[in-house]
Amino acid sequence: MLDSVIKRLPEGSDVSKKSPELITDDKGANIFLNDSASVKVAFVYDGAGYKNSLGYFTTTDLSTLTSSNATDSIIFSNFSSSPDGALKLGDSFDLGLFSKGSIIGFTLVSNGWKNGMVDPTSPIFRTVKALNPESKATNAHTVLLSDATSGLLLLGIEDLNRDKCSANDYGYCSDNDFNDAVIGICVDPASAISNINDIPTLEPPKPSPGVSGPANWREINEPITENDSIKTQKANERAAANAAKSQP
Ligand SMILES: [Ca+2]
Ligand SMILES: [Ca+2]
Repeated sequence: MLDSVIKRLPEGSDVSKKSPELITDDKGANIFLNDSASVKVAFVYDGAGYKNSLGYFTTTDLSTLTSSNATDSIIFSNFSSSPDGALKLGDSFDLGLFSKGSIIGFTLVSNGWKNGMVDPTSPIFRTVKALNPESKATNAHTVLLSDATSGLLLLGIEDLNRDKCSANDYGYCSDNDFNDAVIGICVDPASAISNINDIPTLEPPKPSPGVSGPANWREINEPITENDSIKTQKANERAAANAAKSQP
């Protein structure tokens, strides 16, 4: 799974240019529950130079949510693997049971872990675009992916202000790779996720044969079929042959 994450969100690769379809509206970036469900979150990957802090919030209505009324709970105060922290793949935290109608989103405090505490003055980015500081074109900070194999959701977060380098600690500029903090999210039962079809998949969809795939691309189990233009050409040839035969 980690390999697939790195393949989908490669280090230093600009998602907004290479895979813009992964940057969705809020419907594809948060978790909407149409039934009660328990939610667990696990550390997957730390692709950041910063020591970020990562948390979540819940609401029942995104339209009334603002950066001042959002209540964030920190899950990982130092979202770092060795040598900047101690997190390992699979280290998990149980967020508990959420009721039907809940919307769950996530929060990253950029370089938040300082002097043994979460710095409340660090920039905060969330899975709800309008709550982020950038202009509309660049205010998405997260990519949510569904993984059919593991049944998990994966969330990748970009930890730098995407508009202004000067807004970031040390003046770093964002590379838009959206993998600076990656978590796995287990929603049980998964059937409670009402917006699953709005969430892009971890594995890229296979190209349709003959449309955008490599030359001669074909599913191994797919029967060889003539394409329409060949069929038409053959039909024309047969018609011409029949016409010739029927000539006296
Ligand atoms: Ca990164
Ligand atoms: Ca980044």
